[in-house]
Amino acid sequence: MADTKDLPHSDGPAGGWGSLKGIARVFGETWADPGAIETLGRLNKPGGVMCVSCAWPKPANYSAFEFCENGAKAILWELTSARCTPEFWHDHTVTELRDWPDHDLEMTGRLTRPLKYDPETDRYVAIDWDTAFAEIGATLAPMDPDSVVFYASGHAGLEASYLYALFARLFGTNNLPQSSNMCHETTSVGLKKVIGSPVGTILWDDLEQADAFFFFGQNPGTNSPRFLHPLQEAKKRGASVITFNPIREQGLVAFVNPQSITDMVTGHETEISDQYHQLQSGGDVAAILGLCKVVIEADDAAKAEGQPRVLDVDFIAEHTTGFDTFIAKARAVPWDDITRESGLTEAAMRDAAAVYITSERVIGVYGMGLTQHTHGALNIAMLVNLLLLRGNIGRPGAGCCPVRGHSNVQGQRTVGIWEKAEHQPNDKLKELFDFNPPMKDGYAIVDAIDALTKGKVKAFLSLGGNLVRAVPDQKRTEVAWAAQDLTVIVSTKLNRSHLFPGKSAYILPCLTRNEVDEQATGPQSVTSEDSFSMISGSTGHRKPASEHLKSELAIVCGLAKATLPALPSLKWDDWTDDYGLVRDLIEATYPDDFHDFNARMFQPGGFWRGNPAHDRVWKTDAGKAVFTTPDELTGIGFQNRPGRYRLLTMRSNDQFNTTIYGYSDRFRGIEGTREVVLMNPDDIAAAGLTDGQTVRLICDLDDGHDRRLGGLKLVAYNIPRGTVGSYYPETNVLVPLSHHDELSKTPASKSVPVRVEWDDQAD
Ligand SMILES: Nc1nc2c(c(=O)[nH]1)N[C@H]1C(S)=C(S)[C@@H](COP(=O)(O)OP(=O)(O)OC[C@H]3O[C@@H](n4cnc5c(=O)[nH]c(N)nc54)[C@H](O)[C@@H]3O)O[C@H]1N2
Ligand SMILES: Nc1nc2c(c(=O)[nH]1)N[C@H]1C(S)=C(S)[C@@H](COP(=O)(O)OP(=O)(O)OC[C@H]3O[C@@H](n4cnc5c(=O)[nH]c(N)nc54)[C@H](O)[C@@H]3O)O[C@H]1N2
Ligand SMILES: [Mo]
Repeated sequence: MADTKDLPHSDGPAGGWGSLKGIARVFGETWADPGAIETLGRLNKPGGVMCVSCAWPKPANYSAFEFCENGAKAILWELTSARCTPEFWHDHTVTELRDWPDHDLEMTGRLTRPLKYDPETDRYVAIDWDTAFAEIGATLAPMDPDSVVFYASGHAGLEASYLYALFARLFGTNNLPQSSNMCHETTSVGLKKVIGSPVGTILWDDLEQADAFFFFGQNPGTNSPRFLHPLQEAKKRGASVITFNPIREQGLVAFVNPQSITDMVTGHETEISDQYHQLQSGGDVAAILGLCKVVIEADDAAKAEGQPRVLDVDFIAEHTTGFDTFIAKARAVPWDDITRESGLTEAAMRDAAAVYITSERVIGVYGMGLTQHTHGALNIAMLVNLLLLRGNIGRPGAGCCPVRGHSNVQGQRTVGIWEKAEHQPNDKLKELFDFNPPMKDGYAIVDAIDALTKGKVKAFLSLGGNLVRAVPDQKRTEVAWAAQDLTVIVSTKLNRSHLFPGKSAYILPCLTRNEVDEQATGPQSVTSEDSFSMISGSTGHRKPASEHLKSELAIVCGLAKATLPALPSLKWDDWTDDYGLVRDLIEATYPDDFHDFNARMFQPGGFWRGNPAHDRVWKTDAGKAVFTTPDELTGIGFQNRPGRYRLLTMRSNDQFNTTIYGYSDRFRGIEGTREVVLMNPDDIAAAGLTDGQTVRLICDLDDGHDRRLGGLKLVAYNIPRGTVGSYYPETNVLVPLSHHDELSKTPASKSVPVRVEWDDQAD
């Protein structure tokens, strides 16, 4: 087996001086307004701004700098002094810009004016707000509600999101897909099915009490760096971290806390993972079953010897269902199957299980490595199986911790941005607004894009995001997107989705959360919900990037007012004047979760919305937590065959989804380019390829569509055989729309069947 020791790797631990260099680089390149530094000091603290990057919770006992490298980059990126004004379009056409990389599009700066596409000149031109609203309203009003989609990327605050969902339902549709349909929808559906809660069960205190963290497919160093602080604390008091991930992610290996002067000066590293198991992509069902098998075996031995039981038998008897079938399966499956499907040795799984068995309180952490698979919901159910065996849900220091993506992605679901009619308080909506909410389920993302490509969707509204770039089968989507009658995208910066304008197309530029949002009753605050279901207020302090910007809430109200018939219950103007009135509506709609909303929104660390599973109340069909028995150990949605690899699409440390800050993935030692394929050196040799060669990836699914991406540099890398890695969103041309989680339809972007070939066109 080839030695992977000298292959590209990180330039040091996560955090540390490297993170400050990363921040400084973005500061320099984006010419951020120097006042932005002051904004960083206010980040994630009461009275300040809740970070616009990820949804990691904010501690009530915050430190002087409660931000991380990537949160700082996200803020500086927003507070750039560059402006993409209407004059930009004098020099560029939409068609020309399609050749620009994502990074360059956003580097043009903040959008300053509402824009309308002019097909004659193939350019966007400035339009005033009233005309834009009136034209959009006039186009939308007569359309069939089923043919219109209201997308939201998980960014906008609870107030704007609540009104956006209301707008869609008043218009007559539940077509309210959200970015989580590509992300943690697997959690919303899969976790709900087994523990009755669609969100994580732990709170901040649990982090401080856990004895062990089991990490499956989540990369905190890049995607939720503030998580590294409580992890570092946990390590200091002797907790264990056991990681399952095909790639050795630096944030899970070692960390220097940039908020600790001592750490920074001494370069003191905290080792994060005690064990690091590089399983193959899609190997989690098998790996977790292996762990469960060892736990059950240990319990059998304890029972035979009259020792204390390893299983929490009382908990299992009182709180769960499906246990007998599950353990029968775990006992019966041979180790050979488990090691083949996981790519791990039996010894490795025994080592991990030993920590699980000897830890009193365990938290199971997961991210896209579990959710973005054809068997994503099963992955989550398997992790829950493991936790249930020892009663590790619903008691202090233990639980299930899905790490959510966008800063308010979870909250948007809470206040109605959800395509499922059954999850809505329809009676309340009817009572409050005097209309009959639509009762037919709307489209999730995969269904919406499918309907789009079939010509059934005629108009798309986007509250943020860059949907055309984020979805599977991106090339087909681009064509279908541009064939629509109307596209309306509320944005802060130019992105690829703007470059496929519908017959009528508008870009509506908005304020960001960092900026002062001045309305008739004074400056407004907004709220968001983090991964622990904590709700926090956020107040912007920066001067808006342009005097012509509107808030997301004002834009939603402007569009709704211009589209819908007037009703006495619909006070779009009053709501724009005073967001507190919208919070009153949210409270009236969801009284249990949001009582005293306006009074509680600035509580340090946020206020908790509650979660029945946290208190061992299981809102499942059976009224109990569910053990799930897997039918098979592999669920990647395709067969293994020679020359076919599992492509995992990854995020670099220099991007936020489709926003590409730069070309430095320093934790993985990949610099200056994103056009790479990471591959095991033995696979490279076996395929007759050479390190550094230019290759193409071809989707290896026989469904009649040709999907390929060339010009990629092959990089010999420490990654398991059979698994290859390449960056998202560039790889979205390779992901088939049909390749998704069976239950939730989350695209299976972590295990795409591909072939790797020499790119003879490029060399
Ligand atoms: N800086 C920054 N922060 C972000 C984002 C960003 O792009 N940049 N995106 C935000 C969003 S929207 C989200 S959803 C989150 C995403 O954050 P994460 O959930 O961390 O998502 P990814 O980085 O896509 O993948 C996580 C890890 O899964 C591993 N993995 C891949 N396949 C498998 C597998 O089969 N099994 C296992 N066990 N592991 C696997 C990958 O190697 C990777 O380390 O982060 C949010 N925060
Ligand atoms: N292959 C593959 N595909 C994936 C993934 C993957 O891991 N692999 N990950 C998936 C995941 S987890 C997600 S969440 C999606 C992300 O999909 P989206 O959420 O749709 O995409 P983003 O890249 O987050 O959107 C970036 C754009 O949002 C706009 N924006 C930024 N801030 C604001 C704001 O404050 N307000 C408004 N209105 N607009 C703003 C800017 O114009 C920016 O260009 O992609 C998914 N696609
Ligand atoms: Mo996400």
